[in-house]
Amino acid sequence: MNYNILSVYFIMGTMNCTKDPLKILEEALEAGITCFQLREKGEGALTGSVYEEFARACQKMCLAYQVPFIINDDVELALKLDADGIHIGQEDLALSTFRKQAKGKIIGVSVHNSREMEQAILSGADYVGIGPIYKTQSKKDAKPPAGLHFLKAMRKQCSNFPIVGIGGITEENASEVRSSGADGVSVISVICHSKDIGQTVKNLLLTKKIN
Ligand code: TZP
Ligand code: MG
Repeated sequence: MNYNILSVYFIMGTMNCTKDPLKILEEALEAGITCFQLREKGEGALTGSVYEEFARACQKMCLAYQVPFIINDDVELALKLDADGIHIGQEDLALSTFRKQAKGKIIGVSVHNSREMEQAILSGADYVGIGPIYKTQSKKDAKPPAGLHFLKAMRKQCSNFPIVGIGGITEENASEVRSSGADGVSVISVICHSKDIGQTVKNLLLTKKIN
């Protein structure tokens, strides 16, 4: 997998949005996000055919901008739509099983400790998500913030493996997340709630690793 796709990784579901979700996605794509994950979960999440139609609309838009379209958790839908990838948590389907079904797809896994990190790599993940780095409002059942310490430790443990940081990341702190070893930053609210999505994405794209 090309590490560059993780650089500014936008995650969104309709429940994260206070205006038209497809408009938000289009503005984010136009401004240059490098990856998109549909994460339709929690209170008010779409289900059934409405969910599927929304997913198809997001996929179509990502395709137009040639940005990878990744689905959170829903392996069945990812296979049905032939999404570019899937992101799964520790509680989701066994990665090694899905790896066989999803040849060529990008598989991301959320990890919270060194053992999960090792296991994800052994089972065939393409990248891991590490977080929450900072306090987040976007995930009700989020674990306490791990800070940059765990990210740094995982970078040390796996010097080349693709890592994306997540949780409470903003235009202000994205550089320190990169400097701590992340190949990219995953964000929900900083884009969804931005008054100027184009500028926010551009600012995130400009954040750099400082050594
Ligand atoms: N996993 C860990 S934190 C988080 C997820 C899905 C939410 C990140 O959202 P935000 O708004 O960028 O803090
Ligand atoms: Mg999950």
